[in-house]
Amino acid sequence: MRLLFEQWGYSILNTDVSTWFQSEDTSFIKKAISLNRDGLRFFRLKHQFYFDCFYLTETCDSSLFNELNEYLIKFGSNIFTKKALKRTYNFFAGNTGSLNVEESLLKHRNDNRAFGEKYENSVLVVATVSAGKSTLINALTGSYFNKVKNGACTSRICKIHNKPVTDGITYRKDNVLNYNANIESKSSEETSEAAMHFVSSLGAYRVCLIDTPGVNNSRDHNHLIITSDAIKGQNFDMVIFISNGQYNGTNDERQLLDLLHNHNKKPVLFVLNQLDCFKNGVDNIAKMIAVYHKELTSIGFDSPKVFPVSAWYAYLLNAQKSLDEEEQEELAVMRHRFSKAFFDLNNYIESESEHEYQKTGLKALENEIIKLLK
Ligand SMILES: Nc1nc2c(ncn2[C@@H]2O[C@H](COP(=O)(O)OP(=O)(O)OP(=O)(O)O)[C@@H](O)[C@H]2O)c(=O)[nH]1
Ligand SMILES: [Mg+2]
Repeated sequence: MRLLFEQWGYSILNTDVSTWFQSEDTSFIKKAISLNRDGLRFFRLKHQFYFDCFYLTETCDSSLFNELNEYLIKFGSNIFTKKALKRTYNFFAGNTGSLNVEESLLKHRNDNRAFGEKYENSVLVVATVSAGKSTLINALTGSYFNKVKNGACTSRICKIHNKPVTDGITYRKDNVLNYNANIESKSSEETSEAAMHFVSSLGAYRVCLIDTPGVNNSRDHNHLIITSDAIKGQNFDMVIFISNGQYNGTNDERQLLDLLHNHNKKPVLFVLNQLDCFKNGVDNIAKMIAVYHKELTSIGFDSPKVFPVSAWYAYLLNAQKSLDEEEQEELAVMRHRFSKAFFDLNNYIESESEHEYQKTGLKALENEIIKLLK
């Protein structure tokens, strides 16, 4: 309940409320009650107060409604009239009547419930080591949750769920759910499952991105087992297969493609990543896409869709608000590089870009993911 309260507080106030209430400290309650003496009609807020209590309880476990009701009767007997409580109880427990609260509160609940009732599409992201799986996932979530900077590599499966609104991060640690208002303070190394609002065009959809360890880690053979088990398990709705454009076509990659072709029945989107490292006048992106397409067809993939992208540039653009100084400089360099027609990655598969984000190639990939959603 505390976790829910903190999340709810953040989504309404955009403030970390975790420090507001210390369990033994009742001075906040006294302060709130004394507001009445200052002419502030705190008790006018009884409807909102009851709404919060029932809404948070409902999110946790609606079988607790009766207990909550009895508790609130006792708690409010000297302060509130019983009418407002009864009305709120009937609304939540019996689905009858209406409430005397702001439209925004009802909308918060309706949006949350509608989102929760949607089917969650899972997207498995696989590749050989260092192709850019974690960076691509950061680009699609708009957060630096998968720390890729320090050379640390992903060593286990990590599921990242989209939430309907920006309200920090919820993550699992030792099977206990935790919450933190600041997403960037947490890292995928601490957890195998987390939820945050995606700052990209996937933000409106109920999607889960599944990060996997690179399969050809020479130091840890276990990574191949983890990722191939995930592929064989088929507990997802589509696959993003990433190839590092600079080194594409290695034996390790070929093995992974064969594994995917033999054991997967779900749609696959093929990404050629790190194309920002290519050299204008030396490398030929169009030719590379054509060669890769041919190779995929020869393995047996039927009409494979290949997306040329720069996950790193896409991340820098999506996470602009939270970049450190070094990343901001990097963004300026990227912007300059992508001002040349050669780097308009969208132009290799669709048409000339209208916005800078389209140039990263991620927009086309996001559109295709959205098209495949159930
Ligand atoms: N220039 C450039 N670098 C990238 C891009 N995507 C990823 N990288 C870099 O490539 C390195 C590996 O990226 P990760 O995202 O950690 O790759 P990964 O596939 O998750 O790696 P493992 O988890 O170790 O298998 C990092 O240094 C990234 O910054 C890109 O689009 N452009
Ligand atoms: Mg990784």
